Amino acid sequence: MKQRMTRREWLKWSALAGAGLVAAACGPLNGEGDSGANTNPSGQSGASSSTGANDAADQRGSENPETIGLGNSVKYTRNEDFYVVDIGAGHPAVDEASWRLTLDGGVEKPLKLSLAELKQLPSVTQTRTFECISNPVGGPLIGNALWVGVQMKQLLAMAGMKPGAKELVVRAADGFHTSIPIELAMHEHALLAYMMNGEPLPRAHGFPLRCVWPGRYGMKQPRWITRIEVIDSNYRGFWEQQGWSNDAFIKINSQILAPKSREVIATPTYTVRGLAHAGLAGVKKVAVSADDGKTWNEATLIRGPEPKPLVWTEWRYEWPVPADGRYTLIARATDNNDGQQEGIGDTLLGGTFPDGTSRMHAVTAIVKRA
Ligand SMILES: Nc1nc2c(c(=O)[nH]1)N[C@H]1C(S)=C(S)[C@@H](COP(=O)(O)O)O[C@H]1N2
Ligand SMILES: [Mo]
Repeated sequence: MKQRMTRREWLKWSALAGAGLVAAACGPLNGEGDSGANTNPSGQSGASSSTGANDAADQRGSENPETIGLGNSVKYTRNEDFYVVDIGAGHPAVDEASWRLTLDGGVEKPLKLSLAELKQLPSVTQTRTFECISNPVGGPLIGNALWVGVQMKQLLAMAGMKPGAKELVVRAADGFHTSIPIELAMHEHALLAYMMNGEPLPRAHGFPLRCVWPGRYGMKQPRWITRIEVIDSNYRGFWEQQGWSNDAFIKINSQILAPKSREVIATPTYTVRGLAHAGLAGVKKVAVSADDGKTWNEATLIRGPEPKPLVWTEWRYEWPVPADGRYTLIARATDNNDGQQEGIGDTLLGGTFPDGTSRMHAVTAIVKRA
């Protein structure tokens, strides 16, 4: 989604994030004398993603050849283009030979597993869209990949959960930590993944093992995980302690990929296209307005064969281009529970604290035929 902002907008946004101003927009996060680097779940990535601000645009639209057999409908983000967000503690270089995953706490039989042992367990392959809770409307902190891993419920069955289990606390090699409810851990789509788009999990994305839980924003999906502890109480993780949502459910959101803001259009019709994502609920429909929200036109959804709810949905709308002038195009997604986006979002400052945004993305198109 790196093309969602022009390079200048994106650099501006990164600069604001770096200066702590994005965090300032998040109110309670603006703690005493904090540099800002650790005050927002997208604090560090703003800077690191900006290096790819231009070229990711074209690549995101192309199929990753490594991701076999999934047809033309689900577009994958290449690993090297996949957004990266971290707490600023660096990306641990984990030594595969000595690394172990510990599963302990409220279990009968604590486990300590090597990567080879994990790979010997039955595996699950799933397409899953990731999004940062700090992703501003139309922002680049979203990506879709094919993941291979083991189901969390299988490891919990192997370890034998004791009665009274409430949450899992997950800890990572960079010091990051968070928690999820046991019911989520038992979900059939709750995975510990070791492959991403046909490759071993890249270092930036959590080698050797990361969490892939359904329906939650990225702040609930630790990378470089080392220990999972079953607890009978409630635990607040790194971002949660700073006031970010403890549920972090992905909110319904959509974005316009084409046209780009202020694109000049000279054709009789134009294919407006974009993406929509609604976590567990799944996208039901997307509508596009070209007249400031007065009238709405249903877009065509392009679906893949994978479980739709957890994967972003591409959409298209053939716009009969009106007379010369400036037009505001707005996209509005509706989920399968009839939740709908409302209000226009601020692309630069997002307003994502404390639980993400579902505001609508608006883009200015300039129609000029002569
Ligand atoms: N260990 C660890 N895991 C982490 C984080 C982190 O800083 N450290 N950041 C989280 C956040 S805020 C997001 S949005 C996702 C991003 O995952 P990605 O970089 O693979 O896209 O990782 C999550 N997992
Ligand atoms: Mo995030």
